[in-house]
Amino acid sequence: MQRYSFLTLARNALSYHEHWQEAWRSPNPQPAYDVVIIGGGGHGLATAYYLAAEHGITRVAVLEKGWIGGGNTGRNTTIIRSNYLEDASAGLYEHALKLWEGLTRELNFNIMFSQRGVMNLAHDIHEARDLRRRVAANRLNGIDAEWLDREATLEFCPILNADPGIRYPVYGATLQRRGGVARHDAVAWGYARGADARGVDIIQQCEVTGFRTKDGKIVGVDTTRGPIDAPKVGVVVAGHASVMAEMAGFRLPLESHPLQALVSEPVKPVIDTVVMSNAVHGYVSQSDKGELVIGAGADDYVSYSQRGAFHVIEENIRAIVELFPMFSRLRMMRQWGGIVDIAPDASAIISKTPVDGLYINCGWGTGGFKSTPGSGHVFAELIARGRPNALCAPYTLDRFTTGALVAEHGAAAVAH
Ligand code: FAD
Ligand code: PYC
Repeated sequence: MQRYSFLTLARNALSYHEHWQEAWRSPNPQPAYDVVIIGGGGHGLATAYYLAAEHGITRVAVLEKGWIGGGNTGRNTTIIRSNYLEDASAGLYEHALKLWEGLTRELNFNIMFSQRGVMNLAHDIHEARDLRRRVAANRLNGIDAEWLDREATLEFCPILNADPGIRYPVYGATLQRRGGVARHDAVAWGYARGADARGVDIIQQCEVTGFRTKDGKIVGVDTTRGPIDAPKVGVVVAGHASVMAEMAGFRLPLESHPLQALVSEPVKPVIDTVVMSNAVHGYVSQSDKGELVIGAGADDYVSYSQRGAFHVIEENIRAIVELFPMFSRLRMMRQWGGIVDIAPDASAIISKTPVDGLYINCGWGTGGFKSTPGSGHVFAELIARGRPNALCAPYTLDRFTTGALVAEHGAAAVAH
């Protein structure tokens, strides 16, 4: 791993970074690999990293149709928490949170993980009951979770509107102190660099256009840069999972919706935690640059347009300004959307598929950034060993026929 001294930095700055060593190579695709991962988002890159780092499988290619991290990984609002209701989710998201806690060190790359706490607001007694039940469930699963009454909530986040007469007055909140945010690009870059250093080929501008099978088994993929052979293929393409499944000849129980976010002009530090409200479909945190990072609920209609409808963010901003009156004069700088893949139970699918050797990791919907390390970790094991470990087992595709759903619409929070 290259180390940069002050002199190296100065030399590179003065030469306009002309001699700066690339953090990962840009190889041409080889004719064959042991494993092909489709999708160079955080989940795909993490999968490749753990295949190499923990299973010794290094003849791996990550195929990305655009640039790494250019999908939902680079579009999300980076909230990380593990306060889900069901035991299965608690296990998987807490596994991910523990990996987050050591990730900068593991990758030797600063992912800027900031454990500033995540609050989920309640606005009436019914929401409070639901959230307190979740706190109890979290604690039974060893997850740090607290219930704050109205006074404690307003003390923890003093810029919240304390007026009891507003549409959605603050009633109380849950707080997960170990929750927080991280730098999304850095997560993709850190995993990419770590995987590359272990021999993984990261191939950008390489779209997968079809699957090649023989006797029901995967034997390779067709790409815009030619065919590639592989006995194992992992599909990790978030909002485009159903498109890929259709290419492989099966269907997934997913809907793809736009999810929008926006950032304000930068201001001095005003909020040092993350606040989410399910009822108003809005949430906010402040980036290290000072921008307020604000998100909305998912747009109602299915679409592959990474924009979203104006009325959704209009209503979102109305709610945010009611909750935080001091934001009313801020100008918004950028708005964007990503396509999220939502399953009927709002939980992920990490599974074998009807095609032997073809594995799928999708359905993270509005909440998969927080699971990136955990998802990559268990998916790598599934691909390497051909069977799910205990954390991964509840997330197989057959739960939609057995009925053993992992119902998480409540904890999936603002976005559904
Ligand atoms: P992606 O990063 O989308 O990667 C998939 C990649 O596959 C893409 O780069 C795409 O180009 C590539 N691809 C697609 N088709 C092909 C093909 N045919 N060939 C090759 N490559 C292909 N989650 C949280 O936990 N916390 C949040 O605060 C949060 N906020 C969000 C806010 C917004 C606005 C959005 C849109 C999402 C948010 N999420 C959040 C969800 C989170 O972003 C996703 O669940 C997660 O990033 C998915 O990661 P991924 O690696 O699976 O997908
Ligand atoms: O899953 O915590 C989350 C989340 C917040 C905003 C979008 N998703």
